[in-house]
Amino acid sequence: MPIWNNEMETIDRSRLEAMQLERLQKTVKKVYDNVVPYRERMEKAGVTPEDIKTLDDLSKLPFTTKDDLREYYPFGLFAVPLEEVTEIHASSGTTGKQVIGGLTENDVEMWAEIAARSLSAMGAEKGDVVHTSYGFGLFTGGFGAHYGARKIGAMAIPMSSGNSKRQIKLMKDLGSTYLCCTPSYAMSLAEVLYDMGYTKDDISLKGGVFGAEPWTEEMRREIEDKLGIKAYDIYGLTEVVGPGVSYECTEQAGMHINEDHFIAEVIDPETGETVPDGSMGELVFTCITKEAMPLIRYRTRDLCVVTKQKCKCGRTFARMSKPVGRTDDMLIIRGVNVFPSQIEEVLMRTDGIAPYYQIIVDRVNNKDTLDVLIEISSMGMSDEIRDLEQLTKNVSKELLSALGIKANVKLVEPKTITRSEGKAVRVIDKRILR
Ligand code: DLL
Repeated sequence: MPIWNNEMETIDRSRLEAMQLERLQKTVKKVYDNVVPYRERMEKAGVTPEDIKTLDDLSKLPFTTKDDLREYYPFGLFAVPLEEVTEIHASSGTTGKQVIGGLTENDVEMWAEIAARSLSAMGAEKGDVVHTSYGFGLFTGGFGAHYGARKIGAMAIPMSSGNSKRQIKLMKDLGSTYLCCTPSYAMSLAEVLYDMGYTKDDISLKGGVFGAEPWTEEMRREIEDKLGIKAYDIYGLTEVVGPGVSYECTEQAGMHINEDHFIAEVIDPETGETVPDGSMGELVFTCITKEAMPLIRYRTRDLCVVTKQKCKCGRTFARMSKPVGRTDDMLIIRGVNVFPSQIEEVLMRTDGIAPYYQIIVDRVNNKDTLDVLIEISSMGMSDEIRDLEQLTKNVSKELLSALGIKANVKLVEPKTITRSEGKAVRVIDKRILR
């Protein structure tokens, strides 16, 4: 399988680290000279750009957080004059407040490059038809996939999300070979494909470029099976650049981080200390080539494991595991930490239920409640009531053993849970809404 940028993607790690240090030093100097909040914080921490002599010295620099982005909204952390900025993106995040990402023309070019590396690593090339059903607009998904598809010379179809029947029709008519969208929308599209009376044999898809939300291995298998494709994971975030910060290769063994552009650290979210290679922690990125808004030690809140062990594909970039969730997605129910992905894992391996669910957390009489609404599949519908009771019991038992707390399982009829067209909203926490 050809590697898009062989020189970079298979770079010797000592050469990579020398390059990272040089780029880091330049970036730190740039933000110190041009971005007031960075300079003030560095002064407060007693660090100057000259103190960054090795990559380990990165840990001397203060972290940047999402709250900082909100405090200096919209342009307070930009390091170039605004006339150099040629593209703006934004994400509303879970709390609804806008977070801005700005790009210069060189930043857009870098984004196209890392998106091209991603698509190539997933086997896409010139001649492929790349159907992008991520939203186009302030969300980075659509444009990121589009820039990457164009760069590799594929035929780029900027569909955007929604109108699923039309998506399927065009997918058939145009012979789409790669589908880019959220994994939850891929599931919805698969459902519409079959509802329209087609099967995976009626479409030409080979691969999927899925990200923007957490998804499990179980969900991957389900999508691969339904659409007859290889489903790959892609990761990114607006503040850093968008999809392509890291990407899976055909080994499907973690996402390669584009380390010539971003330095990744994994920290203990409580203490801020670096955790050993291969341990779970919060991912922190430092942008070392970005011009418009080069974030320093940006705390993503995403929890994952990073390893520097070489991949079988030959790429030397470190790999991150699928994020299990975000520190701010973690639910604390009756004192127990619960990630929605743990619930998904159980549901996806249970027969007779469809892969659509909703988690509702509430507080009744001062006690947290956890309801898990699960759709039964049309097959499950034909079962006797007794079988459905048994199914409820089984799922409850599995959830108890996975989570350590009791969940109230409620089976609901097929097609009653809202289908996702972008990032799925799986959790309704009524405790917060009050
Ligand atoms: O979701 C960028 C993106 C678009 C990535 C398309 C991949 C594909 P934001 O809207 O700013 O940007 O959300 C970023 O989404 O911090 C993670 O919590 C989550 N996320 C992104 N990719 C993945 C993934 C885009 N592959 C936030 N697995 C990040 C799990 C992901 N979570």
